[in-house]
Amino acid sequence: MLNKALLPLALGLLMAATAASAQDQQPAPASENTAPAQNGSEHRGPPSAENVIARLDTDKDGVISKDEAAASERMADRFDTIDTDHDGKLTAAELTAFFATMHRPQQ
Ligand SMILES: [Ca+2]
Ligand SMILES: [Ca+2]
Repeated sequence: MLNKALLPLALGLLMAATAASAQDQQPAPASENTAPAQNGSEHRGPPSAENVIARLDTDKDGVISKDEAAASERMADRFDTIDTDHDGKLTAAELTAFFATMHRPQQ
């Protein structure tokens, strides 16, 4: 008997909780819009070594270390492929060579 009386209340709380969590998710798409520069530039034309180094070279020594590459999943995945001399750093030359092979026409 008591359960029946509480059921509408419980449903009301459940719906309120669902609505609240739906509202919590709204800021996610909005935050994508607040950072269009980084995501947008990656899709506009081929990436350049200069762009990648400017974006990932946090200690500004002109090369991308493995730690710095970890900030980009794509770079981290390809680090060993790009680092052709295996010195643990990605230079502009290595990145340029890698992008050249990536964007070779496939027709
Ligand atoms: Ca660096
Ligand atoms: Ca290297």
